[in-house]
Amino acid sequence: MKLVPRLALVAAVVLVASVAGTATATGSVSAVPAGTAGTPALAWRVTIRAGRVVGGVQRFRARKGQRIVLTVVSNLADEVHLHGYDLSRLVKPGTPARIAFSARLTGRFEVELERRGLRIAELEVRS
Ligand SMILES: [Cu+2]
Repeated sequence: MKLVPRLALVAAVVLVASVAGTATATGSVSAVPAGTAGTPALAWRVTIRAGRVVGGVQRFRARKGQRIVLTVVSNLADEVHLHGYDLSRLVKPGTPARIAFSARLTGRFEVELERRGLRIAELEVRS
């Protein structure tokens, strides 16, 4: 008869331990997104003035999987087109184009002002 309460106590301890274990696991899982968010994205900027790229055609490099935020400021309205990834954003004076993406494709890719056919940047992604 004395054995039963002891077993119950052991069961209760195991239960507490497993709940504590779950709590710990949950804590570490929630730490992962925080760590991912803490990884800084590459912030690239291209400025177009009077139909020309300030500083010439910009060359950017990234590693596969990196987060990139490309901002294009222009005093002319146009469409920014990132080839390969095939992402487009409108740009106009006072409203920069912002293209946020993950570098999932490797290779060299042009960034162009689509309507003018003006190459403004080149992106190289390595694995
Ligand atoms: Cu294009």
